Amino acid sequence: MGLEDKLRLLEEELARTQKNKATEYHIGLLKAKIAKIRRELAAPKKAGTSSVGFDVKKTGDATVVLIGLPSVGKSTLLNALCGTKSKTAPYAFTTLNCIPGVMEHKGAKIQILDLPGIIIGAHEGKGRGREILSVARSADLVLIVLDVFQPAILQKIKEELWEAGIRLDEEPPKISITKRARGGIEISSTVPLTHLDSKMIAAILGEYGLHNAIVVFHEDATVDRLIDAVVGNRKYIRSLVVLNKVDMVTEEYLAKLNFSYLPVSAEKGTNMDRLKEEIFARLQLIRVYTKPRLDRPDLSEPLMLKVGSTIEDACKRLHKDLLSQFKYALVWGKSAKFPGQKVGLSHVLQDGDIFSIIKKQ
Ligand SMILES: Nc1nc2c(ncn2[C@@H]2O[C@H](COP(=O)(O)OP(=O)(O)OP(=O)(O)O)[C@@H](O)[C@H]2O)c(=O)[nH]1
Ligand SMILES: [Mg+2]
Repeated sequence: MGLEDKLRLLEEELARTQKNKATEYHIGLLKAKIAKIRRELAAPKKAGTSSVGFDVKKTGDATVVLIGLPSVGKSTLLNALCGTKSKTAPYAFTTLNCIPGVMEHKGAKIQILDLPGIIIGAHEGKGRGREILSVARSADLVLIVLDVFQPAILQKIKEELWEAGIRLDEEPPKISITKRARGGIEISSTVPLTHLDSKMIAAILGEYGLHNAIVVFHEDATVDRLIDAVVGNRKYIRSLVVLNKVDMVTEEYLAKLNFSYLPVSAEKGTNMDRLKEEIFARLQLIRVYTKPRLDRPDLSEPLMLKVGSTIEDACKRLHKDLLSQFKYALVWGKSAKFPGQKVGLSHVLQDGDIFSIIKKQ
């Protein structure tokens, strides 16, 4: 039996199994087995085989992908945000490739990637599903674009993203797993565990060949979160749901929808400024400034970094040779204990900071 067939059987079994106290353990194991096969299926087939993915180069300060069914208005939206000319048409599958645009906002250059429409089953490779989802995995923000007449598809799209290992608006699991040579599984936690017991934890780890490890929980993890921590190749990405073509419906229609979304009309340009603002806010960019030695900092040209970025991240963005020449940095602003604090590469910068890089002589 091939992996795909095994996966199907396990998924069917999971769907069949009633959720209750008595089946909890069985369900946990099924989920672990499913996640393991999915990981194997997602792994690149063979080294050296030519890539069939979209050839997109990341540029700018952050990358946003547009994900949605065919014809929901992704390309129209890209054009409205970036002033690009991605082809739009009233029929499905107009866009067959990955089309990049750049949206400028508050000094940030944000790359927006327009993709072909995804269809249900994308994570299994339907349409160009795998390639689309792999572009999404590398994004900083997933913009889910819905057609005003098909709002219910949101759940399906989220499922597709989930199956592809994308975790929207979640933090990575606070679970540390350290392998060791012997001694079995040792479990400790800093919070009460209400979803997992030691038998379940050992069974899930065992599914991944981990029989000797120290596991520390800093959160009340579910089976899914533990599996995510073990599998390890998950992407934790923020998202924003956009409901497009609202020019075609009434206020009353919109009021009946009970999920959170930003209503827009890409064609009429409605709410485009708000959308730009929401994208910018969700990317959590900070602005930092460089100050050449003795000079005044150049406040007109901020460097945009993701929140949590370090001096090392800043160096990489400034110049490719800077890291090898790095001696130390001086920092002024919120992250500095005092003005001009001397710091190393791992120092975390904050919005508005000014820094100088001192090179080796
Ligand atoms: N009424 C209305 N029509 C829109 C709006 N945005 C897009 N459309 C129309 O919807 C159709 C599809 O738009 P596209 O931008 O090509 O959709 P897409 O999501 O890129 O489609 P694929 O590339 O096939 O996946 C076109 O006929 C657009 O003119 C909108 O805000 N309001
Ligand atoms: Mg398109």
